[in-house]
Amino acid sequence: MTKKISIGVTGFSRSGKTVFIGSLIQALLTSDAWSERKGQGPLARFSPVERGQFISAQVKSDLNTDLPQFPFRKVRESLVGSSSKWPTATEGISRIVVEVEFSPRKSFIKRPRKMQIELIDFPGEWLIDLPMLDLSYEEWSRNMLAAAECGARKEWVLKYFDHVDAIGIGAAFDEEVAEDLADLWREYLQVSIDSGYVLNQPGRLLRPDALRNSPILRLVPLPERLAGSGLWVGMEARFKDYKSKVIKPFYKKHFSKIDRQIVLIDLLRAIQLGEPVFNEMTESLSETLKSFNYGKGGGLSWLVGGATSHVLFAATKCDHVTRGDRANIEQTMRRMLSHLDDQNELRASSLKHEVMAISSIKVTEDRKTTKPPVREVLFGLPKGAAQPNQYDPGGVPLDFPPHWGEVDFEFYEFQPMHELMTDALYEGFPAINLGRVLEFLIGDDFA
Ligand SMILES: Nc1nc2c(ncn2[C@@H]2O[C@H](COP(=O)(O)OP(=O)(O)OP(=O)(O)O)[C@@H](O)[C@H]2O)c(=O)[nH]1
Ligand SMILES: [Mg+2]
Repeated sequence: MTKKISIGVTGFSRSGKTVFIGSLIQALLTSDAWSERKGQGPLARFSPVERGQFISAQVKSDLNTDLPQFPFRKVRESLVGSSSKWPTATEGISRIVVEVEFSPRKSFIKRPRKMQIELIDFPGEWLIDLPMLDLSYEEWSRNMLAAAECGARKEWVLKYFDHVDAIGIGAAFDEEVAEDLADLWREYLQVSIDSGYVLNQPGRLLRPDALRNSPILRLVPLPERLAGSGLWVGMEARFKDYKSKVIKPFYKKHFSKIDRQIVLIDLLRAIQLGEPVFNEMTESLSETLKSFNYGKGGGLSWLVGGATSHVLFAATKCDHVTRGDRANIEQTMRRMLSHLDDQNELRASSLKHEVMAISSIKVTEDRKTTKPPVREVLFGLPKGAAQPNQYDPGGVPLDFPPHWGEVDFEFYEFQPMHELMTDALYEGFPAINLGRVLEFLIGDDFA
């Protein structure tokens, strides 16, 4: 019987899920290009490939599913096409199955075996909705409005607050009122997400997919002053509906049967965006990880128990950092995880967990300056630049949380350079630690 392994790829919006899935599939499809060059290529350190056990991989068009197929060709084409570009942001959920053929490790078993690897992609905006499951409408409203009063958000939310201030306590629930409020709240969330903040609920307001224009998305937080009004009562009912009809089905259908999990964390961009964005990301991550045990009680049981046996926390886009500094990202990640998992629930469990710094697609080259003092730099094409050039991104802060006054790291938003992408059709995309990721997640399954 063909073994099936479902790998959950989780992360907030723009954390790198789609790029990761696309690069991983392409690496599996092209692994034979590296069979004579052990220890190299995107799947270096993935033992089935290194040991010569890996025979081939094939994308399966799976008819037995109600989910759209992950747009693998489109993702690959945008990267290798004549004007290489990152793939567009994900609008809805999709799934892809790759069937891998391999020879078992035990030499007396001669016949090749098959394994199916399932990957699911979804918009990161939906992930941030999970912590809502544990909240009442009153608590959620309080949290959302308090967050909106902080830092830069204060400016962006003004129009919404002005609108709400004009509503009297006798206000009845009305779809038109709800729609106007939801439009203003969405505008505010949009500015917030564009500025790198992640706590943007309800997430479906930003990525509605099939729910576009659906009344269930006319959901906004209200001040306690309006508690007891018809508007409040109506919103409270909508909040319950949103949890039971939108969040829970998504969660149950796509998170509860995951065998292996990779949580992608955009640590470097968050460092670049500064303290408020960074703090919001880590706090939201902590809340989201807690919510994974929803309904099971005690500990991070969803993450650690049930089917999910291996969890990997990966800092993505580490091609934004010079080679010598990459090990430091893992150290910062470890410290971050200790902070997120301060109750030790994750580490005290028998779960296999690991931390890595990865780059699903390495779009920079590691170079050294020619004139002394010789130092490592990156050669790449930052967003908005006409030509690639050499850049020194500075160093990643080692402490968690970083000493913000001393941070001198620059995130250049490097773009794919066509000349580095062309061989990807035959050899997979250049990557950092992709093979190590796969080894951790599924290496044992090739016994
Ligand atoms: N340099 C570099 N940039 C990356 C890498 N992976 C992702 N990025 C950048 O991060 C952006 C977001 O990556 P996606 O894979 O689309 O992120 P996502 O998690 O699917 O985002 P949503 O679909 O919005 O949830 C890309 O457009 C790139 O700019 C990587 O390995 N290296
Ligand atoms: Mg995506």
